[in-house]
Amino acid sequence: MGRRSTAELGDRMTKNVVVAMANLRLVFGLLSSVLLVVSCVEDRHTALRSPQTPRRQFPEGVPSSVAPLVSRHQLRLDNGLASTPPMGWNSWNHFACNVNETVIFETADALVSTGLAAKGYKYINLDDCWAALQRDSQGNLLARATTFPSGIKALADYVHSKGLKLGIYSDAGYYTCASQPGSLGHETQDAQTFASWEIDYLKYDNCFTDGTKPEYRYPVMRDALNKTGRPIFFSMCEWGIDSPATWANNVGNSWRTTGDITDDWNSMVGIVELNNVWADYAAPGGWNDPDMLEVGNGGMTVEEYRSHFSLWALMKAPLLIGCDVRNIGAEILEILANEEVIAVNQDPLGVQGKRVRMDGFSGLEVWSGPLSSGRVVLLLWNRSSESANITARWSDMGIPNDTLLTVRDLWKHETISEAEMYEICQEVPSHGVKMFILTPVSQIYLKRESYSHKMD
Ligand SMILES: *[C@@H]1O[C@H](CO)[C@@H](O)[C@H](O)[C@H]1NC(C)=O
Ligand SMILES: *[C@@H]1O[C@H](CO)[C@@H](O)[C@H](O)[C@H]1NC(C)=O
Ligand SMILES: *[C@@H]1O[C@H](CO)[C@@H](O)[C@H](O)[C@H]1NC(C)=O
Ligand SMILES: *[C@@H]1O[C@H](CO)[C@@H](O)[C@H](O)[C@H]1NC(C)=O
Ligand SMILES: *[C@H]1O[C@H](CO)[C@@H](O)[C@H](O)[C@H]1NC(C)=O
Repeated sequence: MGRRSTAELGDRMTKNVVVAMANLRLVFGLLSSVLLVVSCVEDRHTALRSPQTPRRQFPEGVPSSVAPLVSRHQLRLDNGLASTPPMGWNSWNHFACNVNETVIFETADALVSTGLAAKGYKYINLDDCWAALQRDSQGNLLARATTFPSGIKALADYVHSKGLKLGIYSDAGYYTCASQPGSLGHETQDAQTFASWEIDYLKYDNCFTDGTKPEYRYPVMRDALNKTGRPIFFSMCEWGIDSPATWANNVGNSWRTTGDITDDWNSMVGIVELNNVWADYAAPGGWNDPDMLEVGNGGMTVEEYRSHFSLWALMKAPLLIGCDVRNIGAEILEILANEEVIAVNQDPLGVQGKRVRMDGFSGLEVWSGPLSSGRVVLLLWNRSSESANITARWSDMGIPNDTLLTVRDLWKHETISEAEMYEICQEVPSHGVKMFILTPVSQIYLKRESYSHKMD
């Protein structure tokens, strides 16, 4: 982290303290009316209701269970991109091979008109099926004449005129998965073609390879992209084979940790499990990628999509919308446009949250991770088939008992309590989540965090 961002962090923390103090006065006024909502057990109300109890300060150091890894900023791919996970849209999950330039032009318009672009969704990414099935006589990739008659440069110009960025797709093999020419052996030429079209992002797939390991094939494209001189986000899609989290942090800006997602609950849950394993390897510059969002494609309930989106945000996954934004419904738009959840994903600390507790086979889980300015994100997830009360203890998150915290509900957009306590218990609907930011109200703790950043 550079000098400038440390200074910004300082400003932000000063502001946070002021805001927290203002909240304190406001919330104590509301305390008696909101606490019934917070608690699951009657006799806890007395403890929660006592703002006069002396406040305890955070102890020395950041709690170990939420402390970022010291080496997280070392050996990152040095292309200046991905300080936070990428946000945008990709054609595959909704359109697969039925994509054409009309869809791309209209999606660019829709990202702007829905307000999603302003919330940070900047990349418009073409997936497979944009290229002609043959290279030209000089071996250059060409846009598919029937579906992309204006050519890719025209798309880039249009997308850029809207303040957005254009992504494209190729493959570290002889063909892409849908059989257009792959870039294996053509890396330099294809990277130059992409740069000449002013492409901003490359998703690089893993079909029809020569059988060599991804460890050898992906760096070749990394170097080819670098040589163009154009910063191009490098999205590695080798499906998590060969555990890319362990070696790809100086190869790609993101790496898939799993096979393709499908638009159903079981696929989404399975992918969360696989992606969670690699949580400690994500950091600014290089992110675990559990695949693109299915939110809005119709195969899950609104509650399930809210869980899907919350988990992707907490896991610092790329937020790449996969539905038809031109025809998006109000409930789906509300999920994708939730600024408070997006802010968790885009938090400058860049630490992937993970599961911190699960109760046997109940399906009731507590997920958490540290955020900037000493804050902590908390997700209660009910994978069960019935509504249930889920309790998260401060100790699950490495926070000392009786720490004074504000608890902000990111889906209700309410600060639901500020009190000294040791746990929070909330009713969570089947397959649903509750998502919170916990902010310690302690200037001393915040100062200490700023010190630890300077050391980083
Ligand atoms: C959750 O706890 C509250 C308060 O103790 C109780 O009224 C409610 O029925 C519980 N919900 C479930 C699903 O157990
Ligand atoms: C290329 O790599 C060098 C060395 O890592 C780096 O300083 C430079 O910013 C990179 N350029 C691009 C366009 O990625
Ligand atoms: C472009 O693709 C969309 C989605 O598959 C389709 O509805 C539309 O008819 C296509 N337009 C043209 C001009 O081919
Ligand atoms: C925190 O409080 C809970 C509830 O009283 C208790 O079970 C737990 O042992 C306490 N943890 C610590 C570290 O004091
Ligand atoms: C939690 O989910 C599991 C799996 O769906 C289910 O078997 C169990 O009954 C649920 N537990 C509760 C407390 O709802």
